[in-house]
Amino acid sequence: MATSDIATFCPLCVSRCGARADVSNGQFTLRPDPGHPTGRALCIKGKSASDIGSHDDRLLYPMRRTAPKGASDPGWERISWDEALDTAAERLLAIADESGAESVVFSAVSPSTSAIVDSLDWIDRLRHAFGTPNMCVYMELCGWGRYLASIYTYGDAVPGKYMPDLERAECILFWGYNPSVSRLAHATATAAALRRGAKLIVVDPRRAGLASKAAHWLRVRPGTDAALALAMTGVMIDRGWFDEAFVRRWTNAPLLIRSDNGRFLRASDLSSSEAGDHFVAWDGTAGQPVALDPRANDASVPHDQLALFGTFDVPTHLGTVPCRPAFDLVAEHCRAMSPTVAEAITTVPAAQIEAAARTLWESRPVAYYTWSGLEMQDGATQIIRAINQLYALTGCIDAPGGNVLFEPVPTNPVSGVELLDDEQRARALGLDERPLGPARFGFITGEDFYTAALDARPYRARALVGFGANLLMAHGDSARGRAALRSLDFQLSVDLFMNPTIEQADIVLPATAAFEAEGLKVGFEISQEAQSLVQLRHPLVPPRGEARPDIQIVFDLASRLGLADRFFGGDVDAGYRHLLEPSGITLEQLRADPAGVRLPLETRHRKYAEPNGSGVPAGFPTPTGRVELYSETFLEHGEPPLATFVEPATSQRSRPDLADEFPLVLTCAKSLHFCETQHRGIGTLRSRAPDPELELHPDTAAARGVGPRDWVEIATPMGAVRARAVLNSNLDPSVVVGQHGWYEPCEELDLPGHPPFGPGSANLNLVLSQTPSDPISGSSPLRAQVCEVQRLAEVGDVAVAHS
Ligand SMILES: Nc1nc2c(c(=O)[nH]1)N[C@H]1C(S)=C(S)[C@@H](COP(=O)(O)OP(=O)(O)OC[C@H]3O[C@@H](n4cnc5c(=O)[nH]c(N)nc54)[C@H](O)[C@@H]3O)O[C@H]1N2
Ligand SMILES: Nc1nc2c(c(=O)[nH]1)N[C@H]1C(S)=C(S)[C@@H](COP(=O)(O)OP(=O)(O)OC[C@H]3O[C@@H](n4cnc5c(=O)[nH]c(N)nc54)[C@H](O)[C@@H]3O)O[C@H]1N2
Ligand code: SF4
Ligand SMILES: [Mo]
Repeated sequence: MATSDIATFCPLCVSRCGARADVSNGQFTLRPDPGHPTGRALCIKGKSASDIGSHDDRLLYPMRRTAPKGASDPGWERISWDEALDTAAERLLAIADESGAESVVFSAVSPSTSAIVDSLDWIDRLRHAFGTPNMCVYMELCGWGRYLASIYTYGDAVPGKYMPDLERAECILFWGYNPSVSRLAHATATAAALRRGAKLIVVDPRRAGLASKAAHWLRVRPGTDAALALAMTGVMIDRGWFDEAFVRRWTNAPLLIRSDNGRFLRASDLSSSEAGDHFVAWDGTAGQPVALDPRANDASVPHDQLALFGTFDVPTHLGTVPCRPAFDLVAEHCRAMSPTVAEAITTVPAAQIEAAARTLWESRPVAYYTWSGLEMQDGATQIIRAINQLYALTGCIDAPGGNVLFEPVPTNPVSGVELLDDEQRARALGLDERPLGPARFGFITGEDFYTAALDARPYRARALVGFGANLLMAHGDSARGRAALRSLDFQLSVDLFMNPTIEQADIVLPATAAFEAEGLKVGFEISQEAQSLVQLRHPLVPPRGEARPDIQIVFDLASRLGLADRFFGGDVDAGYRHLLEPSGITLEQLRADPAGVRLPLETRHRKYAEPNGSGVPAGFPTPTGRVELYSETFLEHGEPPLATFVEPATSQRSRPDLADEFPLVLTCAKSLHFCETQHRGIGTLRSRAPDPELELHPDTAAARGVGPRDWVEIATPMGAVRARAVLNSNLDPSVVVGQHGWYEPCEELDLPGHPPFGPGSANLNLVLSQTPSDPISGSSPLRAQVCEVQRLAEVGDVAVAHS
């Protein structure tokens, strides 16, 4: 039976490319759908989607372990779905009963790298309803900077939710982000913007992807991005290249900071009869302080009278206190990071720093995106703060061609945050050590999970429920991760394939592949047109074996756990209907037309200036009601209130004791052909990238006797792993770039696997550590690590087999 031209989308990565499918003999092919807002192109992974689903290694039946953990063979035994779900529910309920629901940790594969996006909110609902505050989904490695860290500056997720308006931007800034590999729909939209004359600035140690088309490619030393952002900010302030009206009116720049304690001056400091939550600015015309009510979001004097620079002696009811507008402190702080100072830190020439700052100003509106290059840093939060601040100066937030909150399709939230009470929420792992970090938002770090499992600190993590997620390979300290999983009393894993993480499981459940089940996508994010589309992916082929959709497994498990009343009586369709209800779109409509339904939504810009319910401008949802260039919240937690550069803790400059033995800096990047730790077993993909690679400068290679395609050993203070050398003369000679995620063999091509642990491993995260991590977010230093490289004279069987 053949069917052709079915509208669909590929959910295999964050791009969610619109596609057309032709189905024949149980196989299908996808091609781009130019009529779809993300459909201009498909990558090789999308084109191989059928091969991924039909691969021989797919998990087809529920299984249970019969050998003890740590045994070389888990002794998998096929069981029925009923037995698997009943046993899992029984074990989880018993553990929650004995040790509290918080002792059960949930995890999931990243929605940026898989079809789990179809089900993630429902998985979140399950753990909320079950009662655990602990969700381990790489927030500290992948989402923190784009989503949560920016809340401390903007009160909302920039650029995660406030997406770059690439259709209207005149200047596009990609910082530690390479959409040509990682998000095709962004790459094609950027290429279109460049064709109409927009300018591109790329900050990346590699000249990757669109960097070759950029007006400025700033080759930053890994992990020093905050120094670069501060220097650019300083140049913009000094030259007057900033949107003064926006900065004065909508950032906390004019608010006075007390020199005695670094806090905002409050109106109640001036006179005890004034409101304690009102801030104070300096009226430069009248030469006196003026109170600002953060809720009224306006001043009693014209905003352009408020001073941005200077020191003012303010008479308080306890005596005179010298105060400075926050902006004066920002300016001083950034000036100290002059382009020359920044050049010495970042290796980016001072002239390029100035030129890029000029382009940011002269080519407005500016839209930007940051991602992995900045997330896996021990200074991630401050790096993001520095870039958020730089961007605020352009005044482009929520302006056409800037970073915009495209109007979303109205839906009912289903992640069930309200189902978890405050007492349970407060038990999130890591919350005590890092109260501003991911745990505050319900996400825990890999390191906090491992510590709870191994050291019972602050309490013992006893069980894991994982929907995908190759935790051991994806977090640093893979060996510690394995010990942590082995120490658990129970692990339930849902996946399509076996991997080193689910090898530790007690029960394994088979999930359907992307095109074997329905998948609902509300909004395709990258533009208003994309965000207005709701599409239900129709199955193209039947489920293999006894595989079930993740969402069905969530609902089935919820029912077994006695939570059916929270899950619409265990009926997935009822759940979908509830979700869709405010949109006016029905499930029937979506089932009738696989191309989906588009709502006529229009973007509202500059929503911060719109009146809120009380009739005053909405402002930004931060403590000062404004974009926070100065953060009293950080000050209160002992962190710098101004965006600050901190040298990476794992660099030669921080660790001169290691510099001789490990003279190179190791960072990493994604592979075009695979998602994260997946897909090495798929012949069509592996044939294009048969081996793990390490990019290095030709001089660096020559000095070590390394030639192109030679096997090399990458050594860090934690040990060594291997990869093949790829020469790249665009790199700084002291920087090398690796890839994580290598272990799987490809039998079809007779290509070997690499042991995830021990000698001969190619698992980069075996020799990268989760600590020392970012003091605020717990982000791991996976991208600025001292290392040394040497040619492997004698490679083991694994490596030579195909050389
Ligand atoms: N093909 C493919 N697509 C994917 C994925 C995949 O594995 N493969 N994974 C998905 C996921 S989960 C994610 S999170 C996204 C990530 O998408 P991206 O963020 O684009 O991913 P990377 O290539 O890891 O990193 C981006 C760039 O950061 C640079 N970089 C490294 N260190 C630094 C640094 O210190 N500073 C700066 N400024 N840049 C640095 C790298 O050279 C790289 O070019 O991609 C998603 N899409
Ligand atoms: N050194 C280094 N480490 C990194 C990174 C890096 O760039 N460098 N990147 C980090 C980032 S950004 C991320 S997001 C993480 C990614 O880490 P993970 O999200 O764990 O990554 P994957 O390897 O893509 O997927 C893990 C498992 O999910 C399964 N899976 C795929 N699709 C589905 C599905 O639809 N349902 C179910 N149930 N399972 C599915 C796959 O078969 C696979 O076994 O890794 C992080 N680790
Ligand atoms: S970039 Fe490739 S894997 Fe990602 S959604 Fe598009 S076709 Fe699928
Ligand atoms: Mo990610």
